[in-house]
Amino acid sequence: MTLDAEPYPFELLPSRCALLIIDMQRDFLEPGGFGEMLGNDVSQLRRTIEPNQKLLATWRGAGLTVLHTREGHRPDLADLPPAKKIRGRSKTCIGDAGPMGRILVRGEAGHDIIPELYPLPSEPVIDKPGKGAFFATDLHAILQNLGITQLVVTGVTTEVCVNTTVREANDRGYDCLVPEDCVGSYFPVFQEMGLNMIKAQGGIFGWVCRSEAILAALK
Ligand code: C5J
Repeated sequence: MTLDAEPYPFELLPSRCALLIIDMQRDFLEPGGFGEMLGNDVSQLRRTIEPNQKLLATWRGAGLTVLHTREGHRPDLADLPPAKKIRGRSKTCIGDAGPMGRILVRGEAGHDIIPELYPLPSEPVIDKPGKGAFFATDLHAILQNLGITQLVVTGVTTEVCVNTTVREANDRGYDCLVPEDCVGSYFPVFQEMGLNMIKAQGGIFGWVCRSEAILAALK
């Protein structure tokens, strides 16, 4: 299957390709969550929900592999690097009480995935302590066991966890395709640049497309 993408068409191998949805968590996306508490405009991320729902439904309908990630830490914070805890000099930081439970702590309401994209019991959820989904997780082993060589990467935020994960995946030999309407940043300029960085120089980290191109190929 050949898909319209930049910088050149992407050859989709459905049985070897997984949909990897990054950090669509309540604290990043929901009004009243931690992201909004920090002054961010969550509508910049929420516009990705509908296209992600469509893509997820089609992907599931085709019987293909889906994985989800969540950024967060153990309740005892033993896996939280001190540098990450104090970064930003915010009054409220990771592990503190936030609007939807302790911030970025596993098991808290705000740490969970939004209901619109909630994982099925059969879909692996990768809990990651860092920005990249490969660091300190079993993602690579799971993908290798499934015979996956390509990733469609969606989620938030484009310039942070999506970009870090695409770079990590690229270095491990995966071909990454990023549908631009399914990834979001609180900052429009970072959205544009985050995508440019992936597709520049002949696709130095991967390909960028619209989700419609993937939907059309799968239908
Ligand atoms: C993610 C962040 N998921 N921006 N985290 O991108 O801190």
